[in-house]
Amino acid sequence: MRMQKRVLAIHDISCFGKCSLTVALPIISAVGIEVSVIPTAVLSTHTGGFHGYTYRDLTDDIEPIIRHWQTLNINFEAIYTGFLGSSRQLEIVSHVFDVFSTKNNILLVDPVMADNGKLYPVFPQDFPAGMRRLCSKADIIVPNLTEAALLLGEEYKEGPYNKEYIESVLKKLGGIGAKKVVLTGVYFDNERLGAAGYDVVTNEISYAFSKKIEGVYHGTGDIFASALLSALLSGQPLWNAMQIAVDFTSQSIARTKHAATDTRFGVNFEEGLQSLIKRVQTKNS
Ligand code: PXL
Repeated sequence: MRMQKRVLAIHDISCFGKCSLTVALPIISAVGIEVSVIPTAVLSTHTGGFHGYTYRDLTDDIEPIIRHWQTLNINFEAIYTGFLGSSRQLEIVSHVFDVFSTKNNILLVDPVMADNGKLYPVFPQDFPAGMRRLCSKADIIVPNLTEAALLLGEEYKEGPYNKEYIESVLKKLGGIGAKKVVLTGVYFDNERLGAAGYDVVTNEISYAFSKKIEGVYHGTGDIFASALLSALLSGQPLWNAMQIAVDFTSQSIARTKHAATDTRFGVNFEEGLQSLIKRVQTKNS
């Protein structure tokens, strides 16, 4: 009997603007994996470029949810965290890891907190230090280059980058404690953009690129991490999973660019789900 896999996704719900739980749920479910959720907050929209959004913090609900689940004898093949709203929430999620981590499950932390050289204004200056502590418990971390600089307490550098810089960042991130590091927003020229991966255990580094499309599109980090986890849990090796996630994200951006919708409204990933399903199921895709 083949058991269906189950993921616990811990992110906010941004009611409009396609990111966090509203992309993690459909993407991971599409590949046949069950998704349980802990919503960390409910917002009318995400915080990227919108003004006047509502924000209901749900931190106080997390521990009662966990206590109830502990009576149900449930387990997860992966725990996947994204946008976490406060330092207290980071501590509570760290406790969720203690309760539900096993020898075999994957703890994936996407340290959502910054982009384009800047910490998101909703976060206090000490937030990156707390996020670094959560990353130290993870199996896989998926920062972009701004988040990487904040995790390392270093200055953000603008691209294009070179291999020497990217590989030194990967190695330093590996020192935080995760077994695998996937760095996003990597580019060496203006033609191609993608991700760099580092397997700390085998010391291997690999790259996955796709065509670089100009513009800042919201929610693409969440789409990338959700597709990466979907591919990994479907049995793809890290390097294949990275290429699948890079292609899925870049095709979603390309569709959206073509449609010329407001970039804050999120990208059209939905029309790529069928092809994602096929690729995660194909050996050596
Ligand atoms: O996509 C990351 C994200 C998730 N959730 C909220 C956000 C952001 C990025 O700005 O504001 C609420």
